[in-house]
Amino acid sequence: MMAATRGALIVLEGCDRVGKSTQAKLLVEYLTKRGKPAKLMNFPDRSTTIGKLLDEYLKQGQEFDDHAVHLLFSANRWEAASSMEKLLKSGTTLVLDRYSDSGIAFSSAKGLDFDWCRNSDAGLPLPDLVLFLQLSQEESRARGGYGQERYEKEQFQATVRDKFSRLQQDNWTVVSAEQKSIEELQCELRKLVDAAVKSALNKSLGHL
Ligand code: T5A
Ligand code: NA
Repeated sequence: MMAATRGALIVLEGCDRVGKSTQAKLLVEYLTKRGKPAKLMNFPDRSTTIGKLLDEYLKQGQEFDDHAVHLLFSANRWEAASSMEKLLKSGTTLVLDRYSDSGIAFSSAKGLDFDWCRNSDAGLPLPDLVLFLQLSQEESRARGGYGQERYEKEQFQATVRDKFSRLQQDNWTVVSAEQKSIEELQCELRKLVDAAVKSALNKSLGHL
């Protein structure tokens, strides 16, 4: 028997600049206001010891072998896994700003084997819902262009987009962010999140 209070595991995914962080934050505020315990988590979590290495890597101040850095991104999820499980089981809904799919898409875009990339995340909590935000390269560019971080280059983002399309599964909902204001998109996402929170109550937490 599972507890009648399980929270949902919701992930925001997509290429750079689609609005994941903006929407994830608003979703947590929305749930909290409605009396539903909710917590925002970001991956990479740059605050941990492993996260600090990843931050340095992304800012291009530190080099790693591609395999090694993939395992660090994965380890950064594993170090959060047991607290995620605890929170979910105690009824807190988690809204994740990127998760395993980003790990696989970005590392395989660099040429690493797809299944090898997937393996290091096997056993992590399984998302109840992955909200994959889609935006054309033209509109991403209109959002102030890319910054200075390692992967913020147009050609590489196109490859990542391709890899993401191989990851689409039953727990995914693809949502177009094209020509939508922050509020319009939030309104759509809230409906999907409400449904996911409700249906998580009736199923046990799965694992990748
Ligand atoms: N990575 C990550 C890996 O390689 N492996 C892994 O395992 C993981 C987990 C850092 C990098 O790490 C890689 C992927 C990344 O390259 P990050 O810290 O999540 O990941 O990346 P950020 O650069 O912080 O975030 P993004 O660039 O992906 O942007 P978001 O979060 O999608 O977009 P957001 O919300 O910050 O918005 C971007 C801009 O657009 C505006 C916002 O105000 C902001 O200025 N905006 C809108 N404008 C118009 N209309 C709308 N509807 C808008 N919504 C937002
Ligand atoms: Na972000």
